[in-house]
Amino acid sequence: MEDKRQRVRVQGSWAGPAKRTVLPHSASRTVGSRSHSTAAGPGWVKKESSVPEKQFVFDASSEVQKIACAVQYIPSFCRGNGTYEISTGATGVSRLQLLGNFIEPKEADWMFEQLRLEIPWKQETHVRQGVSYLEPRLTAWYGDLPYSYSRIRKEPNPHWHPLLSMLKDRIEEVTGYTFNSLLCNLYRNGKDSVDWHSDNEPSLSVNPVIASLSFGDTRVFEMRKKPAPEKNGDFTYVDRLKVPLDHGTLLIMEGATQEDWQHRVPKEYHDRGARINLTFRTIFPEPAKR
Ligand SMILES: O=C(O)CCC(=O)C(=O)O
Repeated sequence: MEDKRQRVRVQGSWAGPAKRTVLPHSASRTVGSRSHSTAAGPGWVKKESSVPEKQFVFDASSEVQKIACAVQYIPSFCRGNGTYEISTGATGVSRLQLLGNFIEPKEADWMFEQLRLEIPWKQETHVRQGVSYLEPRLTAWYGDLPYSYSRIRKEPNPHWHPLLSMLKDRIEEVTGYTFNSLLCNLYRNGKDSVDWHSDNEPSLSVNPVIASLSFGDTRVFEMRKKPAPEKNGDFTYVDRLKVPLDHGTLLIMEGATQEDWQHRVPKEYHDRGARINLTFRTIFPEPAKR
C-alpha cells in the first residue's frame, strides 16, 4: 500500500429545500474536524451543504476506495454547493466554498457580454530562461496597488468598471470578506489556460482569501497538493481535485489553500467557448526593498 491512496468517495442523496448561507469561516464553522474521513484517507471532506433547492445528505455508509492515484471531482452545479475542507496540516486547514448559480444564468449572460467587450483586456508576455512567449489568455488588473506575478507587473488601476464594483460588493456582502483588488482572466477558447501556480505572492500576505467568479463556458479548475519537502518536488502521488467552474459559479479559497495547494486551468482537448474568470483578492503594500 506504500504508494497507494485510500480515498473516501462521498455518497448520499438529494433532499429537501435548504437555505443558502455563506459566512466567513470565522463566523460560522468549526475548524479541523474531518468527520467522514478515515485516518489514512487524505481526501476532501464535504463539511456542509447548502443549496437553493436541494441539499446533499451525507450517507454514512461511504465506501473507502483503494486506488493508486485517484482524482476527486467536485461538481459545481447546484448540488455541489458547500464547504470542503480539502486538507489539514501544520499550516492549518485548506478550505473551498463552492456556490453554483451565485449569479443567475440570465444575469450572468449579459454580465459576460459586458465584461468581454468593456474590460481593457491585454495579452502579457512571459520571459522564461531567456525565451519570451505570450500568455495563453488575456488579463486585466484593478486595484490601487500594483500586482506582480511570474515577473509580470500589473500597474495600479483604480478605475473600476461599475459592473465589477457591483460584483465585488455582492461577493463581500454574501461572504463577509472584503477585497481591494481584482485580476480578470479571459480564456478565448479551449486552448487558453493558466499553468500550475499558487496565489502566494508576498503582496497577498499569509493565508489569502481568493474569491473566484466564473462566466461563460465551463472549464475545469484543477488542484494538486504540494508534496512534502522530502519528495523533492515530486507531484506523482499528491492529492488532486477537479472542480468544474460553470457560468455564474463562485469559488472561495480560504485558509492554507495557497500555502499547501497549487491550481491551474488546463487546455482542453475539445474546443471550448470563451470564459471569463474574476479573482478578487486583497493586496497589501510590499515592504520597501533594502
Ligand atoms: O481561471 C481560473 O479559474 C483561475 C485563475 C487563476 O488561477 C488566477 O487568476 O490566479
